[in-house]
Amino acid sequence: MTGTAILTHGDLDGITSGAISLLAHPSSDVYFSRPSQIANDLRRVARDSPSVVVISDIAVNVTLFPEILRALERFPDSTVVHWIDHHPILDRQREGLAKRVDLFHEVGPCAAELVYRKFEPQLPEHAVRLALYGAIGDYCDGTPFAVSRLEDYDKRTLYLEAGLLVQALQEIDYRHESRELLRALSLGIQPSSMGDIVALAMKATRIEHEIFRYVRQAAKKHGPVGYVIDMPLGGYRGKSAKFAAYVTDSKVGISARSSDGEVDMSIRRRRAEVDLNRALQEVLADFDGAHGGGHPAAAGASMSRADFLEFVRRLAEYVESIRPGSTGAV
Ligand SMILES: [Mn+2]
Repeated sequence: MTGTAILTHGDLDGITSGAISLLAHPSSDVYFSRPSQIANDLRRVARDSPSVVVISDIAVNVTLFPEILRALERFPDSTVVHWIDHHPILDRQREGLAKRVDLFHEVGPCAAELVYRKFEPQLPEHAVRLALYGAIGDYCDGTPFAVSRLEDYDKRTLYLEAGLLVQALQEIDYRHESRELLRALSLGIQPSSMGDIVALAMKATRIEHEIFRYVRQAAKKHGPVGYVIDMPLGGYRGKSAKFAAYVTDSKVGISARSSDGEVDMSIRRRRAEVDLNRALQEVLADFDGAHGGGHPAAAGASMSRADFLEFVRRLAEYVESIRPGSTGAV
C-alpha cells in the first residue's frame, strides 16, 4: 500500500496543520482526531498499511499512552510515522514515542508552525499563511518564526483572515465541514473568499457578544477562580472561560457543561503565571475518573458532576498557593 494518512485535531491549529501536511503529501486521507481517540484512530488507519502517516496537534494522553504505543505497533515497519506536536509531554513518553515515530516536538510554537518548518522544502508559498493562521488561532503568534513571517505581509490582514476562521469554527461541525475547509485552505483559497465561512464568522461573533453578556450576569466566583456552568448555548467554551475570569476579576476562568452525571470544561488563565496543565495534573489526581490537561494558559478537564464544586475549591487553593515568579513547579 502506498497511501498516506493525516490525523489532526479539529481546531484551527489542527486544521491548518492538516492542510499543510496535505500540501506536503497530496491526496492523503485526512482524519480528525483528539487525544482521547488517537489510539483507536491509529488502529483503524494501520489496517490500510499506509506508507506515511502524519499526526499533528494531538496531545499525548498520559493514561492512554500504552494504548497509543500498541496502536503504533500495528503499522508495518515500512510505514513512516511523523508525530508533530506542541503540547507538554513527559520525558519518558517522548522517549517511548521516539522509538517508533519521527517525533518533532517543541513547546511554544503552534503545531501548524512546526508542520510548516518540518516540510518547508516541499511546500508552496501560500502554506506559510496557513502556519500563521494556526499560530494566531492558538495564541502562538509571538514565536521568532511567526513574528518574522508576519512582517512579510500586512499582519492586520492576516489577523482578519485568521479571525474569520476562529469565529466560523465556533459554528462548524468539525468532522464534516472542517474537512472541506481543510481542503479549501490547502488549495490556497482565502477565508474572506469563502462565503459560508464569512457568514458563519459574523453569526458566531454576534453570538459571542451575547455570551459575554450572559456570562457577566451568570458567572460565579470562588477565590481566584471564576466559573460558569451550563450556559443555555453549547460551544464557545474557551471564550466563555476567559469571560468568566474577567467578569469575576479572577486569575482563572472555567466554562463547564454537564451531562449524564459528568462535567466537561475549558479552563483559561488571566494575568496569572499559574501553569494550568501542571495544576490539573496535581489537582485531578485526587478525583476518581477525572482527566484533563493541555497547555499552561489553556486546558480542559472532565470529571463526575458531583465533584465539580470540590474541584473548583481545590483549584482555587492551588492557584492561591502559586507565588509570583513561579509557575507551580514543585
Ligand atoms: Mn494546537
